[in-house]
Amino acid sequence: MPADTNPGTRSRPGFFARLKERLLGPEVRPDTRPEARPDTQPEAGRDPHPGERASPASASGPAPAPAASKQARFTLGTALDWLVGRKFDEQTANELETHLLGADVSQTTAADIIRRVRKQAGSRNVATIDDARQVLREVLTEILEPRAQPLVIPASPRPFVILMVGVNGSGKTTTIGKLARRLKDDGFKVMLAAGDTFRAAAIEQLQVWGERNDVPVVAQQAGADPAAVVYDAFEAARARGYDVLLADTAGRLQNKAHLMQELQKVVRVIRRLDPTAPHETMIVLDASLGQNAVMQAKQFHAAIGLTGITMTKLDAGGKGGVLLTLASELPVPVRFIGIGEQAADMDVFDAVEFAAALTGTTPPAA
Ligand SMILES: Nc1nc2c(ncn2[C@@H]2O[C@H](COP(=O)(O)OP(=O)(O)OP(=O)(O)O)[C@@H](O)[C@H]2O)c(=O)[nH]1
Ligand SMILES: [Mg+2]
Repeated sequence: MPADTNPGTRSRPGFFARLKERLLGPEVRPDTRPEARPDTQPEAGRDPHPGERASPASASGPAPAPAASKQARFTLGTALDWLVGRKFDEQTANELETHLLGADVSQTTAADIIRRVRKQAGSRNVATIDDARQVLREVLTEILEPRAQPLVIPASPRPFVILMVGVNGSGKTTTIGKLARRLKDDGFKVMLAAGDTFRAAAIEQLQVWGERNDVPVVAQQAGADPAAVVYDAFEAARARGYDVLLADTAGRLQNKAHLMQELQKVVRVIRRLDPTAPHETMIVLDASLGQNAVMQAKQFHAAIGLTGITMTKLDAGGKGGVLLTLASELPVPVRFIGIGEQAADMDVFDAVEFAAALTGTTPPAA
């Protein structure tokens, strides 16, 4: 058993390059020629089924024209040419705001970003598009960095309980599967609890991930009390010396009081076995829901107290700005981000890399 191993600190080589591709299209650098500006291009190159694509690199057939694919995906980076050789005035601020709102940044957070950019741009010479991108990258990093706190599994207690919550279809079960793989690769003994007893398919889905990763799944029949399933799984994990228990739960709407109470009951019941559990209450958010995802996080936080966020589907329409809003408006660490359905399609949230991906820049050398 690894002592104090931190599965969260190492992002794998190439992950953020793939994220950048998903967010920006195959060409990282935006073409700033007037004829290639996004607002002058037709809606070509948009992938109608982004979630179904294994990888843009593996797509067969001719690659889409770079300008077209950038147009479909590049949002924040296109906001940058206004800065070059211009004073940061009301008009440029308005242009930037439009781009930020279009990338799922809230009004409040956009205002904060503009204030910071204005300060930076005023105090240095923004002569080229590269300078402009650096300014924005630095501002975004500043906002994201306080939330980039990786998930640490300390040497005790055991089992370390991670309760996965969120609305229907956000990616909870898939994230459990990915996380189980990651933790197992790091040498932890991992067990899963099928706490989504709402539908039989959910139990089977978790069992498939269990088989795939060769980790045990504690389950009861559909319709069983989720608190009882998690309680049993905890006892089994403790008795058999497991390090981490990953508990799935049914998707629920944040504004349905009785469903939130069901979750509170799960927490109360595990605390009979370990008053400090769950040790991580992680919400899984679908980035493609934009501002809605922020509202979900705020309401789940109010109801059960979140300790971590995993943002999925940044490959499938999620524009990434939602993480900026979360970072500035909710004091909950962002642990992982997801860019696909496979185990390798999730990695640690890294503020520097993420801000670079959003702005189409290269992070500064460490
Ligand atoms: N493209 C993409 N698809 C994802 C990602 N994460 C999950 N999915 C897919 O989203 C769908 C829903 O994922 P689940 O893990 O079943 O979501 P859930 O939150 O457990 O859903 P419920 O149990 O119904 O509440 C599945 O088809 C997943 O494969 C991601 O990062 N990118
Ligand atoms: Mg599920």
